[in-house]
Amino acid sequence: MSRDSESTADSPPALSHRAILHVDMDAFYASVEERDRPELAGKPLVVGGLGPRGVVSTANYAARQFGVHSAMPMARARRLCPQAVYLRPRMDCYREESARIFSLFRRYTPRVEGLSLDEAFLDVSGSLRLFGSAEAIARRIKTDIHETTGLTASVGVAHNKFLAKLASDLQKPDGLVCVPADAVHGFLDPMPIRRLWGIGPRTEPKLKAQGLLTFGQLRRADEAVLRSLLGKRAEHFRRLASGEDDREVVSDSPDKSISHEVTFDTDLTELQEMRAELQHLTDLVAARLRRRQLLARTVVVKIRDPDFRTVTRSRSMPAGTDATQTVYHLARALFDGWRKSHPSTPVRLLGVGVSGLDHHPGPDAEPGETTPMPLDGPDSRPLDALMDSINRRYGGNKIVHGQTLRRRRGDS
Ligand code: TTP
Ligand code: MG
Repeated sequence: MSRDSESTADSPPALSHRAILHVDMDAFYASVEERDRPELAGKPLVVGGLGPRGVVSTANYAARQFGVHSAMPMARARRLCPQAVYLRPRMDCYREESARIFSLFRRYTPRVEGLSLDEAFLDVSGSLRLFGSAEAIARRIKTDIHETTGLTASVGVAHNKFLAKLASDLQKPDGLVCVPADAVHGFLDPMPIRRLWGIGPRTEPKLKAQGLLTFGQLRRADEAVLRSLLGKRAEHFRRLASGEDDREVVSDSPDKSISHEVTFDTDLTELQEMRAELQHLTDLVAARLRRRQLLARTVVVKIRDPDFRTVTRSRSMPAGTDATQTVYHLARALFDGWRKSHPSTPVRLLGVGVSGLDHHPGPDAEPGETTPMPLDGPDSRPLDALMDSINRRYGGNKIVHGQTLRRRRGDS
């Protein structure tokens, strides 16, 4: 946005050392559906519950022109826009896209605070020298997201969370709005007070009745008037309306563990079968690690015998990994260790898990960030990447390692 000359004189005190981005995907669920079904291009599209009590999750921008919006009963949406295409949500798919998008954010800063699947704050204050400016980072993130997922995002750039969030909403879809620290009042003053966080449908009419329609009017309002309307929260709202917000971006903590286990219809008796299952469980676990852009330092194997005796064995590595081969190597060593002392015990349940998780530092990581565990033996990662991409394309885990396939066919 352009600099507002009127605002310079009474700008808020400079909290301008921070650089915060708010990134919000455009019509997220609907955009994923449109991307995956090109025949829907240009048509109104509504995603939500299709049962009699269904509610709209979101609508694409074409359907919004008919008044359809999130949280509206589906029946009303159908009355407003009978010609729209109606789809139920595919949450797994949106979660997967979300993980890909969040891993792109971490190329630029570890300080990422997710608000939902499609929305996050990023504190990029420490990355400005490397990338030039917060605006340059915002542009790169928009491009990365588009190239990686085919989807568009809107980004707000400012020196605090409140301003960044308001800014990301201003030019949706595919927007980019920067609010320089010396243009804050020019940006905020004309906004209607309902955009203030915490001003709900009950408070809004009371403020309006006193002639307080915009942020600017609230900012300049008489203290006693404001106090009578908003009580103890008066000062808080005046600060927000003035663009002051000193909350920090709180980085997300990664998941604590990932595991898969299976109880067999008939107990396994052959070592080869057990190893094939171990390989398959490892495939699932390692693929999930990579999807979430995580590295694991500890591998756990769980074994249950027909008498319900359950053993877990774990081992940690000096550094994290997401390579199937490395996880399998450890899982198999743990399993073989158990097998030595139980050479003829049938196996009722097998599980493979990983913990000690950390975000993958990504290809552009600074030295000193988490370094992946070096591989011993041949590098499985090209094959991992190929399997991931085929499985992503065709859904599920169609591609498996050779020994797993033999076991599934029952011809090992
Ligand atoms: P939003 O970011 O609020 O909405 P949106 O991404 O669909 O559209 P835009 O940001 O361009 O205005 O929410 C993100 C997703 O969360 C949305 O695609 C669907 C889901 N959602 C619900 O399921 N129910 C809701 O009430 C809302 C608001 C969102
Ligand atoms: Mg969104």
